[in-house]
Amino acid sequence: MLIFHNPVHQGHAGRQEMFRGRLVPCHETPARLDHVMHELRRRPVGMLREPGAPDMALLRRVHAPHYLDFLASAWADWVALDPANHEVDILPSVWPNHGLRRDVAPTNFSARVGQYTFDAGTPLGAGTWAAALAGAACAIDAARAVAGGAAVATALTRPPGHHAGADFFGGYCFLNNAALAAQALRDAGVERVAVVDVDYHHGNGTQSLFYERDDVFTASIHGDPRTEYPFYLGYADERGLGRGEGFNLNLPLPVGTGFEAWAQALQQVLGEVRRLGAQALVVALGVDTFEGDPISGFTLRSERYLRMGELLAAARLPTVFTMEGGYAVSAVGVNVVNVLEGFVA
Ligand code: SP5
Ligand code: ZN
Repeated sequence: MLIFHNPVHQGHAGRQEMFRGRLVPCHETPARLDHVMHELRRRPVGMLREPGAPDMALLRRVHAPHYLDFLASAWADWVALDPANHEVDILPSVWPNHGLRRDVAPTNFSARVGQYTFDAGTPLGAGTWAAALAGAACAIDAARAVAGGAAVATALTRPPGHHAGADFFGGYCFLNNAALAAQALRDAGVERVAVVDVDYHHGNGTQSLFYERDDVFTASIHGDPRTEYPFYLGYADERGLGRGEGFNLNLPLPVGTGFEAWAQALQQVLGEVRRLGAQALVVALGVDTFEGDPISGFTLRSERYLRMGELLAAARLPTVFTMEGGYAVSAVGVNVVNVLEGFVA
């Protein structure tokens, strides 16, 4: 398989995220991807490639152009406020929520940040835009490889993408790599695409991007949002809207869920993918379902990720993987490569 890896991901290195009134070290670190690269050198399951230039026209159809413009200039705007800001990440402190206006355009920098995010856990730094953009290019290139006849390709990147929507970042995500891959497959002539999100957290950004469409089916298996992030989306009654009705599937599972019940949910999702006649698959691959994950509550063991890859391959569809979460840093490499190895085996 072709594996497009992000050569500038290390430039995105959030220092801190807000947790219970304190700034704590960010869980989404460069070491996560370094561990995958290291494991791939030990177990070469594919050929590593660097991405080409990002297709900005495609990016501007999936994300709002004003949001992309904000991301592109956010760091320069931030440092222009105060040169000392070089040492500090951008985090929001105010949001247009609960009775406040969303149709106004304040020029204050903090006010603008709050318009574009939904949490205070997603630091934006000097290298964030470049890293997110190269990651998007990985996803688009992987999708085009698959559209061109490859059976499977992977976008090995960070920051992750599945929490990012048309005009917002959050959940460590800025550009929705899985959605970009899905749209690239559509543009290449694949009539119906399925995005299957196996990250521990609900893929709220991906769901929202395709919620009213019937050409991209979105499904997510995740920790029950009544107790798990992102809390405000990801419930079983969200089935899509308008033309999109019936084209979104959420399978929330309780904290403590192990592989057996998890795999049953995956079989249900893949049954639906088959029933709807999807011709290509995008897997939003988070490995934060791992038993040792520090912020998640499922109990999958490392060897189970091999089986996960086999189950996904049994769908027999051209497949793009995008790398999402997984925070048990030293296990991320083994777990991700297990999925890829299980898939190609
Ligand atoms: C892509 C992805 O997996 N995003 C997940 C974002 C989760 N953000 C909220 C995490 C809150 C947990 N903080 C716990 C800190 C304890 N030291
Ligand atoms: Zn996650």
